[in-house]
This record gives sequence, C-alpha cells and structure tokens, in this order.
Amino acid sequence: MSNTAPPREPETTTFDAVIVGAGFAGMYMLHTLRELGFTARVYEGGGGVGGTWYWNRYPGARCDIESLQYSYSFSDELQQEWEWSEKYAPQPEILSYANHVADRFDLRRDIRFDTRVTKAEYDEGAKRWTVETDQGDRVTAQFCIMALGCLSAANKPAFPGMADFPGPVYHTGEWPHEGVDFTGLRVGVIGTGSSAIQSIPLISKQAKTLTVFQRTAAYTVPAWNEKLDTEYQRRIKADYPALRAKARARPTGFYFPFNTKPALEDSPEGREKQYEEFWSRGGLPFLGAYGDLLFEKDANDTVADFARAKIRSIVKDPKVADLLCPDNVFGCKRLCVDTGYYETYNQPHVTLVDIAKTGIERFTRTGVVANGEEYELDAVVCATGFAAMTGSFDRIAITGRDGLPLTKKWEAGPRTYLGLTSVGFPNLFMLTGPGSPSVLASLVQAIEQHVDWVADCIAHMRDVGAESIEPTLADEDAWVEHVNEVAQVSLRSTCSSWYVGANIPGRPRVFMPYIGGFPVYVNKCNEVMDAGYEGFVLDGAAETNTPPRIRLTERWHVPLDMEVISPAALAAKRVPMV
Ligand code: N01
Repeated sequence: MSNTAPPREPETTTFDAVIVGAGFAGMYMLHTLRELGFTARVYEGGGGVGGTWYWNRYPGARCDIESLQYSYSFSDELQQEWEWSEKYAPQPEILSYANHVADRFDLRRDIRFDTRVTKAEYDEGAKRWTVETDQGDRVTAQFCIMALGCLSAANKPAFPGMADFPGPVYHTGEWPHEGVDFTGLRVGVIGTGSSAIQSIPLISKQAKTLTVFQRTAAYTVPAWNEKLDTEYQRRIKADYPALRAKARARPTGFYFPFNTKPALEDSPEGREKQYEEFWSRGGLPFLGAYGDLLFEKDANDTVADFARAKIRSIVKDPKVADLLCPDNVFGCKRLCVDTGYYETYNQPHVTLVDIAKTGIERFTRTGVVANGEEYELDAVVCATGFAAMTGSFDRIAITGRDGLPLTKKWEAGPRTYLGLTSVGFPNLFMLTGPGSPSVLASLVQAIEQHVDWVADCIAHMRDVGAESIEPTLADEDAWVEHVNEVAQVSLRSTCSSWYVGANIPGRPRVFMPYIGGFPVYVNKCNEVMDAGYEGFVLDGAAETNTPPRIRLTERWHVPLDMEVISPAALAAKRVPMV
C-alpha cells in the first residue's frame, strides 16, 4: 500500500547509526544525530514519513491528545510556524505536519523508503550491527536504533474461510491511500476499539447497511472536537515553553486540569456533578475527574456506572444499549474518544452483533457467520488492532551477542532496562520500548525524551571513546521487577487489554508499558545518566573521567515536588490516569 519507489542500488555502506522507522521517533532521531555530526541511515517500510499517521488512513482517524501538545517541542520555530486547524487534528493534517518536518529539516536524503529491515545482527568482534533489508541492502553501524512504533504490527486474525470471501477486507492500520467509498455497500466492521469507534460513525454515513461485530464493549468519551480557536492558539504560542513544561510534569506527559481527590470521599451528588463537568470537557482528561479511579475498584465502579448511564441515555434500543455497556473496569483498556459513536446505533441500518461467546465463526462466499447466523456483506473492515509494543520487533530477525534472538529472550515477555536497552543486545536502542511510559504518555513527548537521552548517550560514548554500551543483568532484572510491581498498583493491569498482550492468543501476559508516571520515569533516566550511566557497562572507554554530557536531556529535568506526580503520591494512589 506504499508508493512504488524508483529502483535503487542496494547499499553496503557503513554508518554511525541505522534507524529503523521514519515515524515521529525515527525522524527526530535522524535530525538529532545529524546535528551532533553522526552519519545515519533510516530505513522505512512505508512510501513516506509519518509512521502511524502514514498507515492509519481510515475514516475518522485523528489524535486524541490536543494537537498543540501532540507535536514536537524540540524546535521553537517549528512549533511557532505550524498552525493546527482543530483541537484534535485529523490524520491528513498530522501527516502533512510530518511531511513538513521532513522537508524543513531536510530529512529525506537520509531515508530509504519502501524498504523493510528484515535482519539485524550484532557482531561482537567488531562491536557493530549488520542490518539487512528486503531491498538487498546490507549495511553496518555501531548503533542500531529501533524507532518501530508501539502500535504498528497489524493484528490480522486468520478467520476460517476468509479466502472464499470475494469482497475486499481492509485493516484500519493498513488503509488504502486512495480511500474507500462504501456508498451503497453492506459493510461489516470487526472490533470495537479506538480505530473502530472513530471510523464506525463515518462508515455508517456511506454504507447501505453496517454490521458491527463486537467481542468486548469499550468505554468511550466524547471528544467534543472543534475548530481550534485562533486566539487560544496565539496565547499558547506566546508562551509555548510554559505549556510544554507543565505537560512534562504530568504523569501522562500532556497537560490538562485534573483533580487528585478520591471519588470515594465525595458524596454521590458531588460525584455526579464532577463526572458531568469532566464529561463536558470530554476526551482522555475525563479520567482526571478523581485521583483514585484507576486504583480503587469501588471508586472505579462509580465512574463505570456513570458511563453506562450515559450510554443508556443515548442509545434508544435498550437491548443494544445493554450490549454496548462494558462490564469491566473503566479505563482499564485504553479509553476511546469518539464523535457520535453511540448515536450511530440509533440508525435503522446499523446492527450490533455480540460475538463475545463464539467470536467470528467463519467467512463465506457471501458474508460472515457469527452465532450460527450469516450476515451478508460486500466489504469487511478489520479494526482488530495491533500486536502492541513487541509485535514490530518480532517482524525483524534481531540477533544479539552469542547469536541470541530477541524473540527468544522475550519469549515470556519483554525484558529491558528503562525500555531503552536490553542485555545481550549492546548498542541497540529502542525508542518508546516496552518498560518505558510510551503508550501511557503523550507519545511525541515520550519519543523526544528518548531521542534526547539516546543522542546524549551516543555523544558521550564518542567523547570517551566507548565502543559499546549494554545494561547489566542485575539492573535490567531490577527494572523489569519494578515495572511489574508498579503495574500491580493500578487497576489497568487487571483486564485483557493489549497493554498486557491479551488481545492476541498465545502472547505472554505481561504489563508492557511503565505505569509509574512520565516525570518519575524521566527523572530515573536522568539519574542514571548523571551517575555516569549507572546500570550500564561502557566497553572500551579510554577516557573514564569525562562527565556525562547532558545537553539535550537537560530540558527533561522535572521537579518532583508536586504532590500529584511524586512516587509517594503514586503509593498513596492519588495520581490520575496511571
Ligand atoms: O485496536 P484495539 P485499535 N475477533 O486492540 C477486537 C491507538 N489508537 O486499532 O477487546 C473479533 O483497541 C478487539 O476485541 P477485544 C490507541 O492506543 C489511537 O482500535 O480484544 N474481534 C477490539 O474490540 C488504541 O488503544 C487512536 O475483545 C477481535 C478490537 O478488535 C490502539 O491504538 C485511534 C479479534 C481491537 O481494538 C489500538 O486501537 C486508533 C478477533 N479475532 C488507535 N481480534 C486515537 O484516537 C481483535 N478484536 C489517537
């Protein structure tokens, strides 16, 4: 589904770094390394930059963190010159932004598009990585930087009989560039996560009939998206650093007003008022109504009841409303944000099919069978999500020291030090890898913080003449244990979500992102660096007295003096949204 790239000669060059992926992470990594005087090659499977925003072109795709925050902060000129049109920008605008960044910083000349990395192998003697691609490239680099994206390996279940179905079957994460016209068609959508919830209202506007197959009902909060007020944008830009600083100090890495008081200490009337107030603000900040919602089941029950009452007030058919009411913990799976999702089910041509018990039984020549009944369809949309966080690593044959495959090391779940590195894989960095806040933070900020840390680290290695960096097993084990321990504090670890790999049969069940809060994590990364890369072994360093260079990382120093973000607040279960 990418543009066809002109044929080119396979490369056999050597670089300081190979970067895999030209999404927001790969682009900023390239820019930063070039600024520091390193050579880098980026390989990108798509025909253009943008990663997630290149592939996810389904109707209704848009960000659910305000665009003014869901954007790079590293260049003030960039954040000043770019004008967002809506509170939550639609996918084409975010993709234009990514292209603007690529042009502005002249990134394309070091990116090879339509090129998938197939293999990355560490040569211990040379202390370098050899990277191979599906276009015949075979290059070497001291550093291999995985900028793969957390949600980029599409989950495409192989339903029985799929080959017999003559109509098109789309996946939201690999949407045709030319768009899809569903006018007059009988359309089926499988899945009811964020992608489905964004696309269903728009697909229903075109389709003759729309049948939604739901395995698990999801909670969704209205976005109340709107044109971005120019005066508001002007005010933010007048002091953009202030907004960025406030965002960095938040557990999620993005700013919105929230409340740390416990729901259970409020009266039922007080809670109702508070939930109404936060519902009217809409979006993910709804979870900031109280501090204990993701820690105390009884508190969570109050918000879940409120959300179910909202569903029942919108959906006219009580049976359909019942099916749409989730019975799990509110916000346990990632909260969805919608525009007119529940209202869609009030239309007579839209049908909701509960497949919780039987799943999709099979495809046929004329449609899809579920619960023993055939639904006649012309086209099917699989909004079935992704093999999150580790799926994109699994697609590359990554082999570390002593021939150790990464898939083997991560057989029982990912093991990393800080979500950045893994024992046995020297000089391999992961941007927003498992064990870092990644998907629980505003991803662009999480990306920038990782890129800055990695760039400072690589520059320090050059300063001291170090050939390789690798965490110690003891420090990695301790970090993995900490990541798991903190996850247990949150109700988020209790359900079968993609955070724990439970959306795909056979994957190990491990809570993958770090849930201790973005600033707590950032400070840990900074402490590690300040202490001379504590927990790492830097091999071959000639100059041992050179202090770590904290050039880019400096801007991520966050005071942990706010009650809401301190580890103590986490222990006291008063940190909204983690
Ligand atoms: O994927 P999902 P998504 N048979 O995994 C169902 C980000 N994102 O693409 O819940 C039948 O959430 C599955 O059922 P169940 C965001 O982080 C952001 O929607 O596993 N059904 C579920 O209903 C989000 O969380 C935005 O029981 C099957 C659905 O398919 C993440 O990406 C927009 C099935 C998959 O939901 C993933 O979202 C879009 C099967 N075999 C995405 N397999 C923004 O708003 C899966 N399902 C920024």
